[in-house]
Amino acid sequence: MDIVITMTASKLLKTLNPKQRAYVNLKLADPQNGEYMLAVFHLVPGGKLNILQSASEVAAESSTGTSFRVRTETPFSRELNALVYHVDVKRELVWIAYPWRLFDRRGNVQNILTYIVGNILGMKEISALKLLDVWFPPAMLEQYDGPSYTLDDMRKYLGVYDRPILGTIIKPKMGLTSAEYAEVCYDFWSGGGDFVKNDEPQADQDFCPYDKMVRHVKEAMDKAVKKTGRKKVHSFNVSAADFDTMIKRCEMIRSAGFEPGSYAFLIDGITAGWMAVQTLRRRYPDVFIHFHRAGHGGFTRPENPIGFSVLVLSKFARLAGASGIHTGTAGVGKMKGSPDEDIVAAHNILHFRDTGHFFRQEWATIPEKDKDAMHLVHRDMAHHVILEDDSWRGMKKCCPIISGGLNPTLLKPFIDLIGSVDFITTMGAGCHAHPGGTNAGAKALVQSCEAYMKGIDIKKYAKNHPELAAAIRFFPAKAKDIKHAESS
Ligand code: CAP
Ligand code: MG
Ligand code: MG
Repeated sequence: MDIVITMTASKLLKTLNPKQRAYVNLKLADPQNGEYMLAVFHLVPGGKLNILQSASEVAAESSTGTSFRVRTETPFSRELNALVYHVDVKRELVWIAYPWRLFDRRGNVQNILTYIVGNILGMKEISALKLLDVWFPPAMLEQYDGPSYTLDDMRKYLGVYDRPILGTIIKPKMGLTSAEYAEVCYDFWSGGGDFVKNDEPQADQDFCPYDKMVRHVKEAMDKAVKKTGRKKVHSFNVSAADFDTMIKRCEMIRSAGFEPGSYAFLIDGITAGWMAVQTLRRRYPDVFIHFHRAGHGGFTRPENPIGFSVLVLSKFARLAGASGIHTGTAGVGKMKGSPDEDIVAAHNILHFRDTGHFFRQEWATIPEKDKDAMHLVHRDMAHHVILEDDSWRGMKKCCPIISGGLNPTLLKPFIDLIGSVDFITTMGAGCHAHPGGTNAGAKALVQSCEAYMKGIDIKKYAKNHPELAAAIRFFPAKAKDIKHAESS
């Protein structure tokens, strides 16, 4: 980090009042010394403030301060001040270092977010404030759970390696009875699909009581396993009005006779909250915790000047211990998103070290110079047994879940973009809108994946795979329009 204070910065420094000055240190020698969690914001000041004045107000309100310097400060409380340590006036960016002793001990994500994307998003002193990237020091990472049951555990259970997990969301989004719902699950599984998820509003609606839904899904799963000879997974939405009801739903699933590994818990992490995510992770380390991020667009959409990025959301999901989180389709599907946002986020939650928008984050303490260890880690990326060795203090991977407007023809374009098959994909419309119905939709998805694995173009593969052929005829071939979809 450039610690030479430029002319502009020194001019800006002179404009600060004494309170603001206490939250700025443009000479902070080594922000990555382990004491600080680092954050980069895009910031446009509000009112007549300049960017440094505004940034210092942000640093104050997001750590120890308020609008005026208070008489109750102590020398120790001042040590906890967040510090603006770098400003890029041209790009309207500010870097802030947060002493991480500020945060609740023993790993509490909601507590961090209450500081760094809390009050400050509503302050008069800003007209734009977007948290773009964060960096966690290794000692801080150790306080956080990280994922327990991972994609690799699900792979082991399903016996599926070297390809994405193929899934669906039952559609219509709402309105099927529990028996109808389970029938669609069966159709998908028996067509060769691996994974079915409840949609994000699934709860205990009167027309589809939760207990009946669970019972019917169990029957459908047993039938499909028997028919196909393959294991299957269902992700149940356990989001609820209160803690007790959420746990009741979890326990209902656990006592319904499912094999461990065959069920996941889906939580609407934005609307139900981080406490719910961390509760599930801590209570059920043997279950895949599926973070559905409905509502995130209010914070993450690029045209929204206030909020945080997909990368920030995804990094915190990994910290909180989600086994997987939706990271978007990078413009391939129906939701807004770009490779720049979505693929960067997906890579950062998958790997032991990766570069975000500003920071290179290490999620393990494997020495880079240890070539043998690094080789092992890379080879082991998919299966991940390596992390059973705790000495590398690694935080396990959180898997990208790719969903939204996808269909079997879009699998390869997305794999090409992300450069990996280490994800779960769920296609709702992309299976249930297939002209041959859900079962044919599942077959088309499986066939498109087979084509990818064999390196055969889907059009060629479709010649003797009628379900795939029908999918290609039916779903608009958006594969070539990735860029167009993003800019439209
Ligand atoms: C997809 C989906 C997903 C969103 C999530 C839906 O259905 O079930 O919830 O895509 O978005 O309801 O729209 P389709 P994201 O496959 O039928 O589009 O992953 O971007 O958070
Ligand atoms: Mg307050
Ligand atoms: Mg959905």
